[in-house]
Amino acid sequence: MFSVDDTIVAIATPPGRGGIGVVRISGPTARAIGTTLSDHSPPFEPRHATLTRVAAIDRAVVTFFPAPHSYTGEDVLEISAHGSPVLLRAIVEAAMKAGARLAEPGEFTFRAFLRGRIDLVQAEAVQDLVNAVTPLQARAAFDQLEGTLTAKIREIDAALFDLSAKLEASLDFPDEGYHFVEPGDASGGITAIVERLESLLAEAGRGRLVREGAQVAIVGRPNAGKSSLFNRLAGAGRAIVTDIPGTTRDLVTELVDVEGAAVTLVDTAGLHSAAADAVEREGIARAHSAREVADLVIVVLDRSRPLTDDDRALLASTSRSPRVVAANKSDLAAAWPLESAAGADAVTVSAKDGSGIDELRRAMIAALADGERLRDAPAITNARHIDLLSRAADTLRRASDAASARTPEEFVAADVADARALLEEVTGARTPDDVLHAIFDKFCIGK
Ligand SMILES: Nc1nc2c(ncn2[C@@H]2O[C@H](COP(=O)(O)OP(=O)(O)OP(=O)(O)O)[C@@H](O)[C@H]2O)c(=O)[nH]1
Ligand SMILES: [Mg+2]
Repeated sequence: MFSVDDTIVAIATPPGRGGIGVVRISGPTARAIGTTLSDHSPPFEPRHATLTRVAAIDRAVVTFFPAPHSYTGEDVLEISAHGSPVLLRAIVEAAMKAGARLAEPGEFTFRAFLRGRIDLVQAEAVQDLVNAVTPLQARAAFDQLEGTLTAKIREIDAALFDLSAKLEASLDFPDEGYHFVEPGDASGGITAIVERLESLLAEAGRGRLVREGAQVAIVGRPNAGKSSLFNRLAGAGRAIVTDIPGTTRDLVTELVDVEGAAVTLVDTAGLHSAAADAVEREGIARAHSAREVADLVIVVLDRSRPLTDDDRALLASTSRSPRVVAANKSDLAAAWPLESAAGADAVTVSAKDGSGIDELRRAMIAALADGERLRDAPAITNARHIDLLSRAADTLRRASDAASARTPEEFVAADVADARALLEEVTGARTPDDVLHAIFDKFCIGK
């Protein structure tokens, strides 16, 4: 997908001005290009910061990381200059004049993967770490970068290797029957491996929530306090709040950290059957579509006013999908008992004084994560990994059944080999080019 024998260069820091900006060069001529660019005559000392003039335009700190102990596994030169886009571009151009090629997105990390510095799980974790918007997301990504998931998959693969060696050894014997492992033992061994996969996959739902976040729509009748609640959860006066019913028309969104999950909150127009004008009708139509795409709906009810038919219709229409009912305005006298309309899943809150908001956050996560909380970083978070490991578990369940039914070893061995191939697709030992492409394409330039 990329040529891998040349020397690449890119700005590694984000676009725009900053305290410092870093240009990264990787490849066989990185050191030579560094010498050409700077007026530093002795060779750069490995892993030492050297202050020198660069590209005749700035004084910069140059650090040389010789292969293989660098980010990419190749010779890498990092130039930390003043964080000016003009300056950094000039340094990149000077490097290109000296023979470097402009790097594609993700090409540094791709080289690290190709040179065996990191596996594919770790490469994806690099990207997750860069994209993290909550500390929990960052922690989960960092764990994967440290190799915790890789190690678990390796252990499972090693156990499978052991089994498949025993099964395949028998294939050389012409007569039927299990030679090196009893069918019962083979079946039991495979089942034990399935259980290890299952315990990893048990975290899949929470893991996906941590990595991908969730869309949460706040719905309810006009004046229920949706925008007030939205502002409470967002921690800012983002949406307009007034005592006039029908204040909110457009969708208002905000990314917030809810117990570690990156939640996109969507505030919507008040829903009622007798919309007054075209603007309000359009607002309500948008509220309905926001509700449809949301992973979770917060139904806001005004506890201080009698329930209306609109409230009851909304409660009925949301009862089958993930939802949390928020009985708002608990600071005022209650006009109806909690059980009467909302049932057991209602949380009593006051957007005005903030009471019940922590409970609401917990209820949101419980609804999104099958009743679990998000205290620890889940080991597995990436949908690609989850899919491959589930398929491996399915394949192995079939292999275990086949072994206990004394199906000839070659069939069991074939399933075990398939399962190993799926595990190797996770770690990148055997991953199709188009999948690699799709993964590294999403990286930013300079990473
Ligand atoms: N006492 C009290 N008043 C509240 C509370 N939450 C909201 N309000 C008031 O209720 C009124 C409506 O609040 P909004 O947040 O604009 O309600 P909304 O559901 O967004 O209304 P629309 O956008 O018109 O659909 C405002 O006057 C708020 O100050 C609460 O918990 N207690
Ligand atoms: Mg509103």
